[in-house]
Amino acid sequence: MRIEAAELRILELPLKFRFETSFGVQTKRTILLLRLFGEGLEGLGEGVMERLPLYREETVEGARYLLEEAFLPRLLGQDLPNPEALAEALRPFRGNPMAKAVLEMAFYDLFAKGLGKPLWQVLGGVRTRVEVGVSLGIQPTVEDTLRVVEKHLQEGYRRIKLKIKPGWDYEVLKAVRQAFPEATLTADANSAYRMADLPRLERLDELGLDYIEQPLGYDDLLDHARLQARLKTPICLDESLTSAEKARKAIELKAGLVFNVKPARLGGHGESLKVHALAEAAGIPLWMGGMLEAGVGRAHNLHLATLRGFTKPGDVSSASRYWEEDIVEEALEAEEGLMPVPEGPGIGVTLKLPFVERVTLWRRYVSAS
Ligand code: OSB
Ligand code: MG
Repeated sequence: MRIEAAELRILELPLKFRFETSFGVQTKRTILLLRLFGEGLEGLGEGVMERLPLYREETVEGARYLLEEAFLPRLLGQDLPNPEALAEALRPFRGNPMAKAVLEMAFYDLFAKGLGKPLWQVLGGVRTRVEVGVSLGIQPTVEDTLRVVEKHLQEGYRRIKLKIKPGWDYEVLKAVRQAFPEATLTADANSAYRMADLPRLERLDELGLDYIEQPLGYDDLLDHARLQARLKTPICLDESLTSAEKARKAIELKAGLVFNVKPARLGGHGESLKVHALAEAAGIPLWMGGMLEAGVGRAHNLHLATLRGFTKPGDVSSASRYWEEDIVEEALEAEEGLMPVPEGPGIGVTLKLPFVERVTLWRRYVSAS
């Protein structure tokens, strides 16, 4: 598949809800969108980095710079036999998995379209619907929390994840557990705790949580392993897993007994397949994470979540929860906690161009010289 040209855009999309986590409040997303053109086809990729490095280190402007100045010039005009060849061409550039993932995932879409197959089949998926839960931000009060939890359970979501931070943890989780004794409940700290908070974290053990997500440092494995040895509740790693190498070390250290996979955090689908294989061999259950994606990123996540190892409900909830209007034509909606995977070649969604145009802040077309 020859990459003939590319279009980069930065979009701004207002969220329907205020999303508060231990690292800040989000009310809109700034989205790097990539369209790759080759052999009469178009591949789409969506960045998940934010304007500021509050979740991981990468930023929209940093990724835009790398794609425009380094990655695209290296690849435009090249005939690449497969996505592995593209990953190989980007290997000299260190780190920056989210920036690489925008390109790698857009190329996977283009490559699957070239084969005339849906992406999930190219990746080796085994199902056409994906079990999903919701990730609920920190609410103003415990009463508000109980209300939003009830609403989402009624909508059929199969797991409730609550964002926590020191001072907003045991009490709110305990209230939710008492009100909904049967619910599958998890907590995500986004790195808000230190080892010194061990007594606080130990109290969560009595709540029957399915797992506690990323309690400690955003790049840490060792302290998570030490914490896991002290907790009954499984730890799930998110921020710390940025490559298959990190996953291998996490498995060896027993730094987490569950993994959150976000292809964009790992550098793309290829790296995610490696993590999937390692996790399967080690008996570690996976679930598909989310980064408040618009339709392109959400579709990519759904395709990857069809692999066998994704045995726990993911964070890929209905697009209509997030957006008044999405950037793709297709409605990505869950029913009874199941998300259908978009049909058709590649990721199976098409850009709603007039709307994309309206929310575009910046645009650049690059072609092979
Ligand atoms: O930690 O999983 C996270 C959103 C932005 C950054 C980090 C995270 C999240 C979510 C939201 O939890 C998941 C979603 O609904 O897309
Ligand atoms: Mg998380």
